[in-house]
Amino acid sequence: MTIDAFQTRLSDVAADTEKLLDRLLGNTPLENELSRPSRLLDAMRYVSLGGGKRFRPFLVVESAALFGVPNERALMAGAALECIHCYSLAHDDLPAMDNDDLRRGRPTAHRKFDEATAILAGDGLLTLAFDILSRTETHPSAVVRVALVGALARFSGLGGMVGGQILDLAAEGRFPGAEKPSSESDVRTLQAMKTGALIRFACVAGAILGEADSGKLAALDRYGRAVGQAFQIADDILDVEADAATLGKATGKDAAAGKATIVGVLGVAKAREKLAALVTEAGDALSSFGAKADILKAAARFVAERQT
Ligand code: GRG
Repeated sequence: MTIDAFQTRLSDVAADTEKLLDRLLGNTPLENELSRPSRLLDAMRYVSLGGGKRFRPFLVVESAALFGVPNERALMAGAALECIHCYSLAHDDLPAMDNDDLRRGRPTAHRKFDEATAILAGDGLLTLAFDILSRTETHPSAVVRVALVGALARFSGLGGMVGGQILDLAAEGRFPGAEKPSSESDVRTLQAMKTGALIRFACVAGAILGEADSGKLAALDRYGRAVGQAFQIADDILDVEADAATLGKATGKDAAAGKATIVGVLGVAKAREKLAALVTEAGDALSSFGAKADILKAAARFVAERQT
């Protein structure tokens, strides 16, 4: 499977995800919703539509495809995950966090709207994610839906992405008197939480939707861990080497903020070696699926080689 074939598949999933999110974020209130206030809806749509690679939904769709899960179900779980991802970006850009002006080549949500609206847009997307997972459209089995809800909560919350974000802020020295995570192992843990956890969820969600046995679920989890780590290391390298116009966001911010990164700990050359090893690890994790998993193996290569 070439990177080009992978790119085509990624664009297809991105288009499907965009269409689905556009529908999920429609004007008409749903049962038990009193209204959908237009300012909040506009901000939620701004944060989640019209940009982004949709790499996480792609991972859900392709992991689920290994088990013959219908595309529409996987897209629902992918859309839920993308809501969490987009909320995290809007909150990460806030003045109290990274204080960024540019995201996906456009003004960040608090710049386009205002800080309170950007916070609420993130909150709205966070809760919408669990609403989406609870629907029978996502899976007819309540057991599967509860497993998805539980897994997304774990991977995105206290012991996952949100926990990773506070460790990241601690590593920047934001909390006077508190310990600064700075060793390679500290950095690996905070990155596995901040970035890796949602990517892991994407892969595990495919197995949950497919009601996979524990061996297959563990294989996708191992793949997701490797890809999640690779994704963050590639992001750290891009922060050092890419320019803001190509990336659609500010660069050079990690070093300026004193952020803990693998590039900071190991240097670019060693980080690149680590990246190559992780692509191999990701491929090995999927060996039991044979050629069916070629697209996921190509995805791991894409992560290592991506320029945006
Ligand atoms: C604020 C609760 C909270 C969490 C923030 C996601 C995150 C945690 C911080 C974002 C900071 C960052 C640059 C992390 C590196 C990896 C990452 C998540 C990059 C952005 O993801 P992409 O490249 O973005 O998939 P697109 O725009 O393609 O969706």
